[in-house]
Amino acid sequence: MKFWFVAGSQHLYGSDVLNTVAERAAKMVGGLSSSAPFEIIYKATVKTPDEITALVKEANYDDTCAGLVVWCHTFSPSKMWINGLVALQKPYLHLHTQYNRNIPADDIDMNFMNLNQAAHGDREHGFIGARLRLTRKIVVGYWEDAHVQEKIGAWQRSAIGFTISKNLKVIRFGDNMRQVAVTEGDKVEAQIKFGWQVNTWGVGDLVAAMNAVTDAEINALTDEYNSKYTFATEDTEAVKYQARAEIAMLKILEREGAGAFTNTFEDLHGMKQLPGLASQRLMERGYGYGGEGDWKVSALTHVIKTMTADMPDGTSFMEDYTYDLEAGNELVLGAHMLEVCPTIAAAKPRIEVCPLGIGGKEPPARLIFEGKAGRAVVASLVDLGGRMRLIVQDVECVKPIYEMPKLPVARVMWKPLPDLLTSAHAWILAGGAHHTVLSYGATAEMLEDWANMTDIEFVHINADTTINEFKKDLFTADLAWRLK
Ligand SMILES: [Mn+2]
Repeated sequence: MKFWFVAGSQHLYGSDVLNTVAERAAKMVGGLSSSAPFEIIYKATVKTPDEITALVKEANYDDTCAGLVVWCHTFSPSKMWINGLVALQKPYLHLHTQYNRNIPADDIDMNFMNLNQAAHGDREHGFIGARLRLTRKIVVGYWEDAHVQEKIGAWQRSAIGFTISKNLKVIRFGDNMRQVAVTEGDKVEAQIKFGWQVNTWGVGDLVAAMNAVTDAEINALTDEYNSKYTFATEDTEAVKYQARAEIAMLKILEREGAGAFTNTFEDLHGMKQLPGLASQRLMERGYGYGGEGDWKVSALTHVIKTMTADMPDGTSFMEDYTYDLEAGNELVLGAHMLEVCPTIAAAKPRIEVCPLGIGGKEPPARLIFEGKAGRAVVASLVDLGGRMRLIVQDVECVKPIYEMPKLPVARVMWKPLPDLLTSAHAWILAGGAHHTVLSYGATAEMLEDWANMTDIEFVHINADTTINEFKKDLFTADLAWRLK
C-alpha cells in the first residue's frame, strides 16, 4: 500500500514557482517516507479543478492507494477542490506545514511571499474541509520534526486498518454462545460501516477438514511447536489434536481469503477439544479471533494486528477476567479460557494440557505464559442499536504480581488509567464488553482516527477521565448520534 502526497497550488504564479513547488514536495516526501511505516510517494502538484477531480477518481479506484496527504505550498482556491473532495473515498490527511522552518530575515522579498503561502493557503483548504464536513486528519508542525512524522505514521496505520477492513472476511465456526448479549450485533451494519463480511461455516465442515489432515502434516507442525515452545505435558495426542485443528482452520481461512474467525465451547459438535493452542497459533500468524462467537472482537483483533504488523509489540484477544482489589493498587487480571495470543508473551510459552471445567470436551492443549509489561490499550466494539461504539482504555501492563502456579492459562495484569475503580465505572457506563483487543502497539489516537474513518462513535477512557465529565460526554454524544 502507498500513500499519495499531493501539493495544492494554482496557475497564478507562473511555471518557475510551480516547478519549485513540485521539486520541494518531492524532497519533502523523501524526508517523510524515511520515517513512515508505509511508503509515501509524491503524486502531483494540482492546479485546476479538473486535475483535482481526476486525481481523486484515480485514488478511489487504485487499490494500492491507502490515502492522500495534502498540503498547500501556495494558495489553492478551495472551490477548485469541491467536486473532487465530494467524490473522495480514501482517508485524507491535511498536513499544515511549510518548506522552510524559519523566515529568511535578510532575503525575504515578494518572490518569497508568492512561493511560501501555506500559512494562509492551508487555511483556505481547511475551510472547505470544514464546510464539506470532510472526514480528515489534521497534522500541524514543521515537516522534519519527529512529532509531525510520528502523527503521520500513526494516521497511516489507521488508514491501513480502514483499507483492510474493506476486504476483511470473518469466518464463524458455529454460532455465538447462547444468551450472551454483547457478542451479538448487526452484521449488515458492520459490513456497511467497516466492510467486514461476517458469515458462518458449520462446525461439521471444520470436522471434515480436520479428518482430512495427514499424520505427516501433524508431525511437521508438532516439530515446529517443539522448536518454539516448552513442552510441559506428556499428552502428545492432545497436542496433536490441536495441530490437526490448526491445520484445518488455516486451510479454510486461506481457501476463503478470511482474516479472522470465531468459535464457541457450546458449538463443537464432532470435535474432541475446544481449539486452544490452535487458536493461539492462528492469532500469532495475524488472524483475528473472538471467543464465544464474538465476531466483532475477532475482526477488530485482525484490524489492529494489521495496523501494527511491523511493530514488535503484540496484540491479542483479551478478557477482563478477575481483579486484585488491593486498595490503592487495584489491578485487572486479563486472560481467557485458552485463547491469548503468544505475541504478547514476555518469555517462551509452555504447552500444557488441562481440563477446561466447562463444555464437556476433552482437556485441551494450550500455551501458558505471562504477558509483557508496558503501555497498552484495550479496545471494545459494541453495537448500541443504530450505531457502533468503539471504547478504548489506556492501560499500563505490569509483570503479574503473583506466580499463580495452578492457573492453567496465559495471563496479563494491568492498571487501567486513571485507576481501576474510575475506569471500570466508566467502562460499564459506556457499555464496554468483557471481550477486548489488548494491543501494546496501537494507541488511542490511531483507533480514534480509524473510528472517524469508518464513521462510528469513539469513547476514550484515560488518565484524565472523571466520571462526571464522562457521563456528560456520553450524554452529548448520544444526542449527537441520534441527530446524525
Ligand atoms: Mn470470553
